[in-house]
Amino acid sequence: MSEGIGSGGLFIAFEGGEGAGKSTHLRRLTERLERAGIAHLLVREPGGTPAGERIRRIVLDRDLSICPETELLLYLASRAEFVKRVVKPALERGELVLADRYEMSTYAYQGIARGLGLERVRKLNEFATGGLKPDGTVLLALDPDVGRERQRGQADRLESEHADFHRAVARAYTVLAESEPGVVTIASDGPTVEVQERLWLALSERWPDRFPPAG
Ligand code: T5A
Repeated sequence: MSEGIGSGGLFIAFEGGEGAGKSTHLRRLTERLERAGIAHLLVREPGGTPAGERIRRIVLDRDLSICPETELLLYLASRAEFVKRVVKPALERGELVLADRYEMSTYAYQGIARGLGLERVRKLNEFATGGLKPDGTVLLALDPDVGRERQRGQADRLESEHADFHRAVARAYTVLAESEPGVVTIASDGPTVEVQERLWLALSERWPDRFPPAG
């Protein structure tokens, strides 16, 4: 149960660098949950609310140049809306909430890779979220160069960053996976179907009621 939230909700964040497969696997997870008749809510960050989706357009706009501090505050503004209007009410209703990115993204991208400082970012994030932590975080780990090769279409502002930035993000995730509580790391290389099986197995070991073991 999420800290400070009543009635049995469960909040799981999915993290990883660009092209690590979060959207692909979340889509497959939700199809599987639907087949099993398990109610859930899939949300993404930045976004997930009307204001958050507008913030997303600004923060990912490749034609905008914004400083790291503005970037951080935009992500946190989107998160404040998202937590207050979507995540907390869903958890209070006892729902399973699956989030495509949450606070570990901000620690990795802004706190570490952008160099804004992890402790400062943690404090601001705590203000934005009212201290709401996920019950667990799944890190899809993939070589950042492979992740970028997987990308299709026009790169957004963050995707357009140089390769060294994305390598710094990947190193940050590795460090955070060791230090943050409740992180499960899943290797995201290899065929999609195999990654999905590894993911389901890890989730069903931890939360068998929500992710029934295959059998
Ligand atoms: N950000 C976000 C911050 O800097 N701070 C923050 O606080 C937050 C919340 C968000 C951007 O904002 C940054 C991080 C991001 O740069 P986004 O569009 O939500 O932007 O970005 P991503 O979450 O990175 O979306 P991506 O689409 O790049 O990555 P995914 O979702 O991890 O990857 P996915 O599933 O779309 O897969 C990419 C491609 O790979 C293929 C898929 O078919 C797809 O084509 N693929 C595979 N190919 C081969 N083998 C496999 N196993 C594959 N799995 C997937």
